[in-house]
Amino acid sequence: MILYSTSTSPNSVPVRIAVRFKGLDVDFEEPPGGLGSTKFHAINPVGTVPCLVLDDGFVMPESVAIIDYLDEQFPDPPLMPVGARARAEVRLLQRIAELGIMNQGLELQRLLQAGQRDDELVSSRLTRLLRGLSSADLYLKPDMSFMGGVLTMADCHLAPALRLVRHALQTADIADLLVTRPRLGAYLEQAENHALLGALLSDMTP
Ligand SMILES: N[C@@H](CCC(=O)N[C@@H](CS)C(=O)NCC(=O)O)C(=O)O
Repeated sequence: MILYSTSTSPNSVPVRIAVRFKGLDVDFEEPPGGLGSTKFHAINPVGTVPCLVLDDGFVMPESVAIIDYLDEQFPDPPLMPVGARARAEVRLLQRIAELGIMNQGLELQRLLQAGQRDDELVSSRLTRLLRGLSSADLYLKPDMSFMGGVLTMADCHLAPALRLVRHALQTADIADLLVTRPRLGAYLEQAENHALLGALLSDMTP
């Protein structure tokens, strides 16, 4: 299998974590010609990374779909706990990390880099990001994450999402939003010191 991804792309890191955690034989490749190139679009018409190409040639974009596939196809070690309630809680935290933190953080970063500082777009993105962080703070259960010794799908998205908030947004002049959320700050610090997560997170720094 080939995983088209870039080490600095926050959306790619969750899949890289899943692949390394499971010890899978997957080649990590940069999109040929770059992300927006016609060469890459010929391979992946959706045009985004991450994108997994299966051995039979099937092209699979979207990080959540890819991680779900890998976890079902290669169940050992698992990224999901046993039991409907525990699985729902992990999925919930994963979606909060993806939609409420990662996506909002990336949009905010784009706006700030484009020089839009004070307008309504920035403040509405920031409000949504703060809501995402508060939700993660509410639903994070250390015993359902690598902190309790079981790395889950939630970790795959939450660790890079928080890394984006702490490092990428700070360089874009947003104050450290994790300072007032010590549980999330402690989670990120432990993730950065975790052998597998730390190595992949450190690549994200542009
Ligand atoms: N929901 C997608 C988002 C993927 C995404 O937007 N990736 C960015 C890089 S972080 C990208 O490929 N951007 C290029 C584009 O949108 O054309 C996922 O989780 O895989």
